[in-house]
Amino acid sequence: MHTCREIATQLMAPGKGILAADESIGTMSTRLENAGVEGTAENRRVYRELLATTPDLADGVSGIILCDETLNQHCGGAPFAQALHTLGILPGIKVDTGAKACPGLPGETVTEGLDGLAARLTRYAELGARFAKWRAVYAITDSTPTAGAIAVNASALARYAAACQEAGLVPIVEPEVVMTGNHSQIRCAEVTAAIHAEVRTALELLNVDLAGMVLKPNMIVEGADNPDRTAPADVAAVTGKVLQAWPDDLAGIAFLSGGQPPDRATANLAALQHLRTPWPLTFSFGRALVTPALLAWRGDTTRYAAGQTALAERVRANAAAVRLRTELQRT
Ligand code: 5MM
Repeated sequence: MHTCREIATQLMAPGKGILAADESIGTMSTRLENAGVEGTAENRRVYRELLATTPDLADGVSGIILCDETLNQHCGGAPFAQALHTLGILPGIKVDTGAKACPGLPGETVTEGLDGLAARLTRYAELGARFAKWRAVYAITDSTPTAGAIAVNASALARYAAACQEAGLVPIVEPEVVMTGNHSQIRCAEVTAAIHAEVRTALELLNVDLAGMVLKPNMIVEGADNPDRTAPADVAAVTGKVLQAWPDDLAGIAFLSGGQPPDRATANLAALQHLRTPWPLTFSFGRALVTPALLAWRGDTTRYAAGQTALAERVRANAAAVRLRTELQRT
């Protein structure tokens, strides 16, 4: 049995990142349908199989996050988790059940999924999962996120993380400040810092071992409706300031892409590698990795290889960005 620390180290292997392919059934079906593909269980399976079996994917991807449906499906004739192990990729599982309207906090959400979590984690581990993911969602407006939303989501993230480690699964802790809105980069920094402080306190109270955990934060960028595009060097500098409060023993940080165009997410990831940090910084991108693949494939069997080539291209670019750190450390 591998320890959480060992698995976390494998996830954060130099030059590699994580592929987030854990869209829930509703999200995945909508994305398929927008690409002209019927949103059936079999089409969702085929699409995830296309991603996972991309030639040489393990050269740049240490783990793939799946959702419950995919973990119970087959890839190349084998159960998905087994297939990923054979490919040299760690299988992960999204275990939250989504961000739901939070009673008492109009317009804000709390991520649910704690009920029965321990039993589900045991089952996921038996199916071959090695790590898990839970995403809390915060939107920036003039009045949000409130202290209440920050508190309840931090508590849930910590309870999830502690339960994962008891089940032998590495928790990916994802507090996502979404890009929706026209806020400034500085406001994103203030909000993200406040959220992270609360998450750290909650994790500490439940004795979560940071060396067996991966943080999945947003990069510190301006809101999507703000026309001022922050340059990569400034994204890196401010993101680094927000993250510096995390203790040195954290296993690593794997950024989400948050709806940034793929090239921008990669440029920011590359700029981040110039920071001197005690923990490795890599990617755990969803859309910034898979959107080009979905659009190249569009469910057309004759375009299957084109879809895989598009994914391979994004993985190569992001793995190259991450490898910059090793190269810079040598100089
Ligand atoms: C892949 O999308 C994940 C969950 O989707 P649902 O909302 O359908 O549950 C999501 O948690 C994802 O892992 C992260 O947001 C990172 O993805 P992006 O696209 O932001 O890099």
